[in-house]
Amino acid sequence: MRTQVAIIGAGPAGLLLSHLLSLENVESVVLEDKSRSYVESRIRAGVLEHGTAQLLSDSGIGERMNREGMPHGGINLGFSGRLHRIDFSQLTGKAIMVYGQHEVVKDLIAARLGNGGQVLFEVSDVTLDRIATNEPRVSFRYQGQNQEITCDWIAGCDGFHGVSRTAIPSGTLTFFEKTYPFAWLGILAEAAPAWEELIYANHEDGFALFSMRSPRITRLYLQCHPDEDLSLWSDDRIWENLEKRLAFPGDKCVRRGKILQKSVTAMRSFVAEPMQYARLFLAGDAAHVVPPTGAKGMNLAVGDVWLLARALANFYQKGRTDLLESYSQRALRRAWKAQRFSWWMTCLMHRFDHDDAFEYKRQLAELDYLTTSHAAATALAENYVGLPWDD
Ligand code: RFL
Ligand code: PHB
Repeated sequence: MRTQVAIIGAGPAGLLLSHLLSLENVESVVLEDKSRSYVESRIRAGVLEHGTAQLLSDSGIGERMNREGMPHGGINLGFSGRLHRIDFSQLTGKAIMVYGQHEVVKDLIAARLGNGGQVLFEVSDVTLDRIATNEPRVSFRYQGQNQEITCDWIAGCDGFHGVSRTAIPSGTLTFFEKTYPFAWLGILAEAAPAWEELIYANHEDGFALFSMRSPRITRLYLQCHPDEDLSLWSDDRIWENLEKRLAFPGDKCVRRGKILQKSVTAMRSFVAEPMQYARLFLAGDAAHVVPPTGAKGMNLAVGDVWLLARALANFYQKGRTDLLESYSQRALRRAWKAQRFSWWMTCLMHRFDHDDAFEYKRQLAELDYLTTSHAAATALAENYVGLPWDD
């Protein structure tokens, strides 16, 4: 098989890249090791930045998002027993869109397959070869047969645990990493959201987040230990903790319902530099991971592939190589700003050490400042709704 761009991974990065390339008449093949139904039901992110929602609309796949997604004009910060709203619309003129990542993935798969795009699910043994030549090759097994794709470029969109980053010779990349002494216990519950917008709560017992997926489904998270044993968390224990951490007198923010899914998510900050080696580009979680507190992961993936699609389109249409050469530097510039914001929100909202009363008081003072200073609230708002992709 031959194509112009071989894309590894059918997450938001790989699928959107394939979609954007097809709009520019650039051919691609997407290789995914999981099944279509698995990737379409994998519950992950829920918040789309203003620019992400705009790009999905502008590129023709925003129809269902605009019908079923929930535009939010702000978020709430809960601390010291009170809720404080940060009004994004007033502070930035922009809003976010609450729409599940798996719904974006469904829309992208339908669009690619509907337009004759090639997305191969359940491939195995994906191996990248000859990356440093002008004709790289990807070999894999598909439907019981060994197959091979030769191409001009490879896009490694296969997430943090994928094979693309590790195909780059050791010593070529520099890694920057931070781990945190906590994780998130997340649940999806069959319950109408009890509050209209997201709530990030800093509580003595630890962080809690109230979010949602639809008018019938609530998404909630609790700070927990990184090696938390889920079997010790009965449904009642989860609800009691959520009700305690999200208790604001006069405001009922938790409505119980059947728990549909429970999981523990590790928290990590990670960047690989540069995001290119010869004919291989890395995009999304394959190159960088942020802790989920700032809701930046999927949005960063989208920003990367927007840059990469534009660079590849310019290469094929005008013979330009400058945008390909500057891809890594531009993508990293934005990625580091998202790293900073995600790290800052994580440090602001979580309990690091329950014995450190000074640190807790410092967090409360910062939250007090954020919710009373126009300048500080604007800084949060402009980062949350999303910084420009290429400035
Ligand atoms: P993905 O989504 O991990 O997709 C990579 C794809 O590659 C496939 N793959 C392979 N395919 C072929 N061969 C191999 N050897 C392969 N190895 C892997 C995988 O099966 C998969 O389909 O990476 P991508 O596309 O870069 O997208 C990144 C986002 O998924 C991620 O950053 C976000 O989910 C992070 N995130 C959030 N981001 C936001 O923007 N807003 C949020 O509100 C938000 N909340 C979250 C989150 C992530 C969470 N978890 C579970 C990590 C909340 C949580 C709880
Ligand atoms: C979610 O809805 O899953 C979600 C929302 C905001 C975050 C992280 C996750 O910061």
